[in-house]
Amino acid sequence: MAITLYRLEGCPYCEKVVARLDDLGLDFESVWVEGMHSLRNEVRRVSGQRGVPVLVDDQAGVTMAESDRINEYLDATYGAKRAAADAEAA
Ligand SMILES: N[C@@H](CCC(=O)N[C@@H](CS)C(=O)NCC(=O)O)C(=O)O
Repeated sequence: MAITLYRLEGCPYCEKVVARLDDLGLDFESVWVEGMHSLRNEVRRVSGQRGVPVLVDDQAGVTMAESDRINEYLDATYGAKRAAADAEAA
């Protein structure tokens, strides 16, 4: 899977990113993390910190945290492709 999202149940920042991934029609794999910050070692391993959401885009070699930053990245990277696909379908 090219895109992986580390996320926490009930996390509004994570849901914001999920909504953008859905809007852009992007498939992604969810990795559900523990609520307890101290148990998020995998998140720390991939991103250097324990907060979520964290997005990993394997094909682009990109790993990032911060929901606003992630959504800006998704728009910049995949927004045009989505708009072109929508225009072709119309
Ligand atoms: N500014 C961050 C806030 C993210 C945030 O607060 N995430 C919570 C879960 S809802 C968390 O992981 N907190 C622990 C931490 O940030 O280290 C964003 O927009 O992504």
